[in-house]
Amino acid sequence: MNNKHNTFGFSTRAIHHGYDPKDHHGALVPPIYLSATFAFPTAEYGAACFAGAADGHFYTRISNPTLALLESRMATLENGEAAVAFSSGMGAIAATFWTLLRPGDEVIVSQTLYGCTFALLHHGIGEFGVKVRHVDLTDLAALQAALGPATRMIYCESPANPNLQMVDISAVAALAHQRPNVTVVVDNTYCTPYLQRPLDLGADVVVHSATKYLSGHGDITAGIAVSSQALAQRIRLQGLKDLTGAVMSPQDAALLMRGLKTLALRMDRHCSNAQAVAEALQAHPAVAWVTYPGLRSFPQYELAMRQMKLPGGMIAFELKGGIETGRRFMNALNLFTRAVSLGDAESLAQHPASMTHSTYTPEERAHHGISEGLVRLSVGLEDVADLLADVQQALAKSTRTRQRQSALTAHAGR
Ligand code: 3LM
Repeated sequence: MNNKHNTFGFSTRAIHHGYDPKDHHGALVPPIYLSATFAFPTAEYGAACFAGAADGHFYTRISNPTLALLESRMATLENGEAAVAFSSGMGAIAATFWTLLRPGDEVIVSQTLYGCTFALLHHGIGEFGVKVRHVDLTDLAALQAALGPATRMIYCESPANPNLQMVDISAVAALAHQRPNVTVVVDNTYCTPYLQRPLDLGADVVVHSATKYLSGHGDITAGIAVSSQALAQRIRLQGLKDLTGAVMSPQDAALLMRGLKTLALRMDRHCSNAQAVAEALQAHPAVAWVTYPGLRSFPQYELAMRQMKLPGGMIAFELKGGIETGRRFMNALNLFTRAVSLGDAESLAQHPASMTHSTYTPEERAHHGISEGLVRLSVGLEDVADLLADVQQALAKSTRTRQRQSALTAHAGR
């Protein structure tokens, strides 16, 4: 792989890393190798590939030139040695868990996680003999107390989906690495390497739903794991090849590389738009609370400023009147689309308790800090004035209805 762009800045590497048109008939855009299988020049070479003694491509579930280019770009952007591409974020997370955990091991996980990761832990690996322990990772003494001889992994999202709770990754990694054989895995989906680089902070593996900001256009599902060469090789040969088979398609790798070219530009805009929307929500009398790392009222504002380049594009908030008013707000939106997922050009609104986090029971949601009335916004790339106007009119509509309903209830009660 041609790595002459290693010393360049983030966007230059996102656009050029690992590719020289000279090697590809002058093609400016990297070709897509669709081939599922690759010819062996000799039977001996084929045997060497399978024995791990030759490192050529031989079957796309294991490696492919288009995937390899994407992987090298993601590795450089996260400041890791190597990356493995998957067909979804859940593919990357499942392959990482199945590779690194065995029955009898313990995994310490942060309090709040994306719904399907929570389900994978509790209804997947948790049922195959791995002990899953949720620990408030903002409490380092609690982490210290929870670390034991069986602990093999610490897993977290920072900021967490959907309540944006953050983890001090450097502090957690420093504690974890006082013990042998503890791998720190961070889901960096909400931030992307443009806003936060967990490996630089001491984590061992970064996983992503590349369906989100990394691809940025809502037209693929994809996942990535980035780590040292040695860990990536294990995740590839066990988690990807044998345990999940969740390989990314070469066409999707090409779309993802197209998305990466504009990642920095898009993230800047997501963040500035989200800041404006969060401030507007905070100023509105109908809003009970709003959580956004760029607000001074954010409980971990100092950590957010230290750990993230910018506060991100995701907002969590609740209206006075709870989810009833929240649903009216969502139904009144005209420009925001009611949809799950995040990180797209289009602004999206969804209700985690009944959608992305419905894998938790109501009791589990209460325990893990996901309020039933929480509405999640993924702020897109539209003109900020249009987004603000949409939010204001939806707030006005939903609260007018609430006031009318309260008046009617009061009247009926007379
Ligand atoms: C969502 N999230 O709307 P895929 N890690 C994080 C995520 O947010 C997600 C994944 C991993 C959402 C998807 S809900 C049905 C839609 C922090 C996905 C999993 O397998 O690529 O979807 O990534 O919050």
